[in-house]
Amino acid sequence: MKTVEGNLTAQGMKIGLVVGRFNSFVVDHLVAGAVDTIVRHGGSEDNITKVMVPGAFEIPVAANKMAQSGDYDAIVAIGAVIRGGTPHFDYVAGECVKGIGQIQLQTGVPVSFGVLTVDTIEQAIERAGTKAGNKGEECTLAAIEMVNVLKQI
Ligand code: INI
Repeated sequence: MKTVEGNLTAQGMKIGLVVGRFNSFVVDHLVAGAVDTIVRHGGSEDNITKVMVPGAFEIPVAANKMAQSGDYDAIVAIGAVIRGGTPHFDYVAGECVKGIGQIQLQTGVPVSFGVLTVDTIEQAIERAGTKAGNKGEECTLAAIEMVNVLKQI
């Protein structure tokens, strides 16, 4: 049996971060986690491009343009959608994840999903560098691994 697996080396990798600014007090920590992860895995801050958009709903259109440009090995989508008292959450989160899924299938460029979709601010904080880890770090590792595994298959 042959097993193909991507390593976690980001050396020379060009990574685009697409960041929804909404709930920035949480999102800023996810971005910091993403950048830290790239650098700790051998990548360079000089090879990171961070594109800011208003909210998670706008992430796919920017991610799509970046993926189509051919300038990036991977895109990391970062944002935080926090449920309120209306169905708005479902529309924003649903469009965001659907768009991201389509982009990576259509372009072949891995786009990882670092958009928190949570019920409460507490849950968001827990996943932004406190007791439940940091979603920015986790999804950046996934992006790095995907770049390296796709090269081999
Ligand atoms: N955008 C988010 O990224 N997170 C949210 O929690 C959020 N809520 O709850 O409203 C949100 N809304 C804005 C949305 O992403 C668009 O920017 C806006 O609808 C304009 O198109």
